[in-house]
Amino acid sequence: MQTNQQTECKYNPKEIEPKWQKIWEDNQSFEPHNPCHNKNHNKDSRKEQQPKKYILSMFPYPSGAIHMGHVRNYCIGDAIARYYRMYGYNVLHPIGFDAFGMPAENAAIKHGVHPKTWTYSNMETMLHELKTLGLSFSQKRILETCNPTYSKYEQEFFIQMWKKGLIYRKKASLNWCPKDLTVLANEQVIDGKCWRCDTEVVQKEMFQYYLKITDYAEELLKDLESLEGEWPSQVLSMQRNWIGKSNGLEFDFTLDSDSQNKINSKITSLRVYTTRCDTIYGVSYCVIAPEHPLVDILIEKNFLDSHTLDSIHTMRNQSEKERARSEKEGIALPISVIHPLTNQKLPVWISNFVLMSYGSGAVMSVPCHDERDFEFAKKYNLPLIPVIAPDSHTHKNIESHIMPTQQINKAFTEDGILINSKEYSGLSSKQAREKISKYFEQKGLGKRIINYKLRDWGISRQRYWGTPIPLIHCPNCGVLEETKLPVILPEDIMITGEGNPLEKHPTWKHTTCPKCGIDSLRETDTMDTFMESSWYFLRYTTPKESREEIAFEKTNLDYFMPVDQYIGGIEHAILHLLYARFFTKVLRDLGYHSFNEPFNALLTQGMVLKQGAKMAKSKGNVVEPRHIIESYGADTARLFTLFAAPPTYALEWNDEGVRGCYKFINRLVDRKSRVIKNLCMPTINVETLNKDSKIARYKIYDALQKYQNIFNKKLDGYPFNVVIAACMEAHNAISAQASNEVFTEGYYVLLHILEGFIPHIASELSQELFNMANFTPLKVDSSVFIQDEITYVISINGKKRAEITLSKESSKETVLQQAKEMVAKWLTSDIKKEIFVPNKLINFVL
Ligand code: ANZ
Ligand code: ZN
Repeated sequence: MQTNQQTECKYNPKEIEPKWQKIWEDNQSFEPHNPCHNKNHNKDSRKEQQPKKYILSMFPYPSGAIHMGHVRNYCIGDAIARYYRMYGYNVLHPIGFDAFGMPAENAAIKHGVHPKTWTYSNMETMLHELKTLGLSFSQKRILETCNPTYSKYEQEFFIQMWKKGLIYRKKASLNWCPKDLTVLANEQVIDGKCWRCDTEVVQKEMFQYYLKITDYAEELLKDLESLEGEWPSQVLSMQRNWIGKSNGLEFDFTLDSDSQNKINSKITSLRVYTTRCDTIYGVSYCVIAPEHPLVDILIEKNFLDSHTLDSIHTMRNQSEKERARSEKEGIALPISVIHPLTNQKLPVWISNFVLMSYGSGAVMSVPCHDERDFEFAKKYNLPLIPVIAPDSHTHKNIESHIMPTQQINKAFTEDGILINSKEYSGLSSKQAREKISKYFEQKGLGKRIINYKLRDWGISRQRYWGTPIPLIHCPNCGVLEETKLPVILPEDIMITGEGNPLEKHPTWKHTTCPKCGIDSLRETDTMDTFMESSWYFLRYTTPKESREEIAFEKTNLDYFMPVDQYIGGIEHAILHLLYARFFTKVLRDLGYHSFNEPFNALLTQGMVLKQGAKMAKSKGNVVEPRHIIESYGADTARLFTLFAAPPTYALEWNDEGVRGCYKFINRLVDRKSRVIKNLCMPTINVETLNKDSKIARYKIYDALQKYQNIFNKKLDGYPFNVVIAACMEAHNAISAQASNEVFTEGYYVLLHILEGFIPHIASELSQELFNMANFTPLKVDSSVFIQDEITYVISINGKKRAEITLSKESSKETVLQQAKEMVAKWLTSDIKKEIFVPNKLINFVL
């Protein structure tokens, strides 16, 4: 501690904080009651009726130490959980660890420590650090996802999904290091090379397991509506865009006869997918993906020169992400197609912006109305045909929008009125889409289809530290499910970074077929760790003692779910939340429960910054929570993280601010001697109070009301900073007035509010002064808000000069008279005009 804190220091957090942490642990203060559904079994009927709240902060990855982002996440959750507990709810507020994953294996490669040892020791350290923060977590529901009792049920779910056809095997290309003989995750590929040995990475086709999340695309999209207002709109739209539903038309462009002859009619037409069939008369060429089968045929028939082949090869090696970013490259092909409505011959190109994995891997290009097509057409000098005019123009002057093509300098991408489109000219885009799709469908030329951007979820990983995939490969019977769960990882393993550790293990993969009994091989892939985080919140509802035998205690699951408030970082806005929503729906359909969505409300906390940059090891600007707790105590750390910014905003670390919070707590402790002991809420005779005491009471109940409004949904986004500021003001106000009763009442209310933010010292003071360690709900005394005085702002020529406070009963004349006296020295000439706004302000115009 710094020396100047000696004088400020009125209490010793090092003594008080562990003391309360122990009391809470001994009393099991934060264990929710299990719901009792048996109505006849009435011993506990009060608790049975108790409403529940499930408050959940995202669980951490056991990286080794708690950082400020965690502290913020858990302090927000804890403040919410403590409020609900105090206000009579049965609160589930659990914690656990997302314990499988690559860093444990990297540590093994680098330092030779076993992933399990590394993970468990990190969890121990982190649990201890969380404990020093005084967080009100249930101790009976802690979980770590690497525990075999957890794997057992994940494997059970896997098998059920496999049997239902919700998991399938498919070949896909993966990053492969030919030297280490290992699959690499995208983040292990640095500039196209292996992170470990710098060898050029190649793509290798391997069997992978996929979860059919696309089966749920429509429901995942539709149910976002039920979260409107309770989830950040930004997250909802990120989810919508990721699912990416679009309505369009699929139809064929026939290859002209010359082209068909060239390739022996191996392919006779090109199928395209468009969301804008209203622009069909504006098509001037078609573009296909470099992976399109037509390209392979042209290669096979030797129609492409070596330079072209090189370009195609380069395009094919670009990942989808790279393609989206990079320049649009084109290759003209020696074939043409026929426009189905105009019968014109159109050229066909290859480009990297067309993806084989979407629609049909081919597009009709409309450069005047699509930005990518426009860029491409300009680059390769392809024709521009405008077919949509802005809506605002009437039918009559539409013709004037047909410009010489060289004058077109921008694509018009919105809907409008059709021009240059034969019988469809004059229709709105929407009408035209309807009519044109109908025409195509009636003629049997095409059909309307719905497309989603969402892809199935590839869940297999060629790593050791993950949940084993519970399948067996039998040379006779094919792929079969394991019959004895859990399938446990072997512990005697060598992790070197070369090869797949499970594959290399001498015995583990050898087993016999559960059906025919011959020698068979275990699947050596493990599951993506997003699998574990997709159902941990369901598992929390079941206490530890029941977890060996069942996945979920049904009464607990039904009672506590859905989560009432989920709190976490925006980095999980897409994948984790989508996978968790998907898993919830799958488990519902497997009969485990009957709700549709896991998280009723979501709060995405802002980042913790220092000097404007994200606080991160790589930036070297990290403040260790441990150091703050050692210097000032957990209560100060907690108060600062909640006071410095509203939860959803960025929080700028500020040492001065931390000291300010520490001083506030010390002032609070310092003034406790004025409290009339054991009085709690004294009856106050308002008649006898002077103005300062009345103001103090106003401020106290203003703070309480703000606090309660956060939970009555009258204040959005849990702005605890506003409540804390109000508490600081109220504390000054009760200290500055004369009545000890008002001081006592105010002090009691303050401790009540502050319990959620600084629980250790609030409990300590409450015990010492009021002989109680638990707080009960308080009511706002709204009579304090009825004002009998009014404050006027007095301005001269619009500039504020003074304020005056007068009785509510004062007449306009009295107010004006007294106001003039007050600002006399500024009234240097005659008053030309007096502006009087009742109950608010006075302005003298000179
Ligand atoms: C002609 C057109 C004209 C298009 C126009 C757009 C605007 P969303 O809405 O995202 O589903 N497209 C189709 N398949 C593609 C693929 N495999 N790779 C890249 N782009 C592809 O996008 C559908 C639109 O994206 C389709 O509608 C098609 O371009 C393009 F003024 O067709 B459009
Ligand atoms: Zn067999």
